[in-house]
Amino acid sequence: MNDAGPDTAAISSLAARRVWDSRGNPTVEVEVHCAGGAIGRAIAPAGASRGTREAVDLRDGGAALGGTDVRRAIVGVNDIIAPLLGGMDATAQGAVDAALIDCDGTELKTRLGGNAMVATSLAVLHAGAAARGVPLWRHVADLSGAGPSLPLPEIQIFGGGAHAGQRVDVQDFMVMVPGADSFDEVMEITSEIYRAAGKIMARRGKLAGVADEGGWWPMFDSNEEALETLVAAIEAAGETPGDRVVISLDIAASEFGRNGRYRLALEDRDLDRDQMISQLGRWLDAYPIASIEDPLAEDDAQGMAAFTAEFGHRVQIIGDDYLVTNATLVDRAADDGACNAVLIKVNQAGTLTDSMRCLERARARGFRAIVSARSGETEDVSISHLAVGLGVGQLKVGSFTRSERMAKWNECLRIADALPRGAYVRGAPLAKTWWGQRKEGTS
Ligand code: 2PG
Ligand code: MG
Repeated sequence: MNDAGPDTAAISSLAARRVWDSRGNPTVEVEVHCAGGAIGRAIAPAGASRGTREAVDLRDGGAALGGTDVRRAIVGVNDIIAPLLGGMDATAQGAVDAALIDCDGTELKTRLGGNAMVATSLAVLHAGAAARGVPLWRHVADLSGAGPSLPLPEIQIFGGGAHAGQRVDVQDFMVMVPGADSFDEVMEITSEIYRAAGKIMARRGKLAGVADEGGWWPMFDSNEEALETLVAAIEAAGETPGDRVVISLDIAASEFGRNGRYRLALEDRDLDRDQMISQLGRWLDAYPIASIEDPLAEDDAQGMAAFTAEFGHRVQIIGDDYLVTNATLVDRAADDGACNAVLIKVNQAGTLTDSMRCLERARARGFRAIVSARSGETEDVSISHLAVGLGVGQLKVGSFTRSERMAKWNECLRIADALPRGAYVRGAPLAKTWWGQRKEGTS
């Protein structure tokens, strides 16, 4: 991969600093300098609804900053990682990540910390691209061997769950616009829907503010009211629900489900596994839902397999907390018949190479993939480039307000201008789903 010339891509310095994320929490930024002058920088994001098997962020604990400080992670970057990677070729991402993984030596990245590792891995990625003099998406495409493509966005309209004080049980009520002709048109249609939703909620006295990822913070009395309002917003934006625009949900069921029992607090209902599956099935029948994430809890393999057996032919079923960007868990889920898609969050895996390994297994097992942000984000736009360069076809970033979100959509628009025509394929990859086929009249 080193077309940068001998030694110019060698890492000459690497250091971490403390910066702040969209929730005002401290996080780790790593900056890498190469001998030839190239610089790369990346910031670790942070989740609120985390899977128990994802890479663990190293945080200081104690009273200050609610225990969230990252000084130990920063010391680890400066004292352990910097000497380890010094002199290595920044374009040799696989070797750099292997050194990080080896040095950490733990399954959940607890020694160096997932936050220190992901910021380092992505900072090196940026430095490698800069040393080669190519855009980040191109560098990623060259590493992954995938043809670059613009992703279909998944955009939140209402927040819920851990991102809105558990105000509604379901975490993300989102739209996707597979019927748009360009990425730019997706943005425009989504903006209309977001505005319409805000107006409808304000009029009905259901608007409390803005949630963690920029979606409206709702005052709904049931999860179903959220779905009805979303349909009303799509219609008010001049669209026919299920035509160009479809609904996508992140149930994030691990937040309210355990041992096959599910507590819908908003509606004061306790459901067992079968009742939960039936409830979700009723929503799938009543609303134009094309994608659903973590419908059952991360400890409910039986429920995930049963749900996928019943609905996998007609809806995208994404494992997030369930798969935590882990190649082994993807293989296990495929063996069990659970899920048909995986969310790719680099900080769940710890390094880009871990994430690419997961993606490779997902592709081998016929799973779709979606690159995703976390609820705690920053101005870092690496994931826009990853979604393009890994050629996954879908990107989830949060809502359509707040700059840590908009920076990533806007970066995709810039990349769109640099990509050859045809890099955005209308409807892809949802065109291959039941909704896409139904729309084309073939199902
Ligand atoms: C999710 C993400 C993003 P968090 O569950 O998919 O919406 O949330 O980063 O809090 O895990
Ligand atoms: Mg999720």
